[in-house]
Amino acid sequence: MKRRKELAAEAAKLKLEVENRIGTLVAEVEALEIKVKDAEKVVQDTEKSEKLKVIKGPGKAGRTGVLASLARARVEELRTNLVTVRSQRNAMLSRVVELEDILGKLKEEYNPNFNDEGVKTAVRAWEEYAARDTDDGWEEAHDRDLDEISKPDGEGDSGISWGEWETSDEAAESDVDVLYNFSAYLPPSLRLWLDEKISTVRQILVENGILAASSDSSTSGTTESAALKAARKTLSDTQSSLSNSQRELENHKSDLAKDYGPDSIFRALKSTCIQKDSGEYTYELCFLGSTKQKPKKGGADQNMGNFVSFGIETVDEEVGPDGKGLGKGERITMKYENGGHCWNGPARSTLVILACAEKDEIWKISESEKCVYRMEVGTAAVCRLQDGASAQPLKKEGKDEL
Ligand code: MAN
Repeated sequence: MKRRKELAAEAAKLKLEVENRIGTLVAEVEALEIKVKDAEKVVQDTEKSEKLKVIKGPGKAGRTGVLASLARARVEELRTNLVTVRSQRNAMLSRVVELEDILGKLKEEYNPNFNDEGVKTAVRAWEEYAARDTDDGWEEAHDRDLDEISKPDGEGDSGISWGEWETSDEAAESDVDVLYNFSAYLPPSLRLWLDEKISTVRQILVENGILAASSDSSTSGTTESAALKAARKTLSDTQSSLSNSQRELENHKSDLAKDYGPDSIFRALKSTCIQKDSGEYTYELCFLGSTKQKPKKGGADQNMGNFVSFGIETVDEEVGPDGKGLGKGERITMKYENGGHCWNGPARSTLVILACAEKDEIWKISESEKCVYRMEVGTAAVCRLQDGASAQPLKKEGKDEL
């Protein structure tokens, strides 16, 4: 009974520890929930104010700039080809002039009295050719235009200053930016005040759909500000602390709801394991854990079941002179199930029958059926003094006979 008292005190202490921890965790979870909400708000607010800022990505010139670069390349390609085609045309033109000159001379200088049919045909053909209207539409003015067009951009009067377009930043042209630039001329305190006002007004306009929010690229990826990153990190850290505490709280709550026997006395034996040699094996019982069969000659341990629940068993057995034995009456049992696989048999299981004893001890092991084991065990956890009588076995709480 002294030992039982000790176990009961130990169990009560352990239970109290769990209850206290639950109390602490409940408060912790509440505080963390508030922290998470706060951190969410900080992220939202930072996101909002980031969206209102015009963040210029490096080297970006907006859509107009991209279009300008493409157009510039295309124009340059067309211009180069125009120049090439024109020089080919000029080369051919000078050959035509040369040929016409040769044929003109032939016509002037040939001797019509000399009856050469080949020369006569050539002269006739030349005369027909020279009399024909040309349809090349060539004019000097047009050529001058082509000269102008062929000049690289920036040299002539009609070229485009691509540089201006390529580096133009639409964002820099927004009204808000003009205002920001303007505010740069003001004293710092006034500038801050003004920036804040502009930001608020812009936020209202964005929220009401009057003004488009800055594109998402300003709040994500590489352009995300350090402030926003820090806010997000705080949020995720707080969220994971919260879920850790919630998990721990749930574990403790379910532990508290678990059946640890009368007065939760088995809490005190939770991590206690006892062993006994029997035949070729050493058997092990861990209270509320598992039962094991360990071959003495080596080889793998066999799990004989994991603790499932307490129960009651009526027994009628001898008690030896050493006081070791189950005796007669109802005894508390511990059921261990779903142990290791048994060849041609059920999954191993153990019924542990407990009787009052000063020392935690396995008295006897038997295998009633293949892979169905029975352990007779003494422990003070089930002792109970009753009506001045000696130590009696104890029934589970809820049964009123004892
Ligand atoms: C081993 C032991 C025995 C069990 C047989 C079943 O030898 O676990 O207790 O009866 O396996 O094959």
